[in-house]
Amino acid sequence: MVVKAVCVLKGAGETSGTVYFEQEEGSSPVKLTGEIKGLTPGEHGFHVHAFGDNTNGCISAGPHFNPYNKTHAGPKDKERHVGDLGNVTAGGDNVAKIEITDSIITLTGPDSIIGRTMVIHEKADDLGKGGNDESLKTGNAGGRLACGVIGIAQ
Ligand SMILES: [Cu+2]
Ligand SMILES: [Zn+2]
Repeated sequence: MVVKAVCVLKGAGETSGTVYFEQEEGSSPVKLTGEIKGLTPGEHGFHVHAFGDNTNGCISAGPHFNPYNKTHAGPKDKERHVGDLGNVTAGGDNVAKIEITDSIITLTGPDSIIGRTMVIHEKADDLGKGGNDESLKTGNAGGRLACGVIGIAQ
């Protein structure tokens, strides 16, 4: 069986997007596809944040999803927040195509990301290598351009 989820990202500005998630039931990786538009060309931090709460906009989603109390890092690092998916890159057309495969996030079990929030940021995520305290928390990715709660897809 394949577990599917979807996230529609919206914000105060012109950034918006849709991300689809798929995972073969069991312990296999999650595949993310989709696109985010209305971005400045270049890298933008892209994370799962802890709460599925958008009461006061994207800020209500809280910090990066981090159930094991790790420091912030990149998606390929062993020690990372569960929610650390690194960066997506927008081209000259202001669109970032999402093609990510990740083995740390999951759509099932107690650490499922369903019901939490995806956030796309203003700036690049330095993946914990920025040499300051904030780098080890947020990757200095700046403001939250758009976000959406991850839901169960049909
Ligand atoms: Cu984030
Ligand atoms: Zn993080």
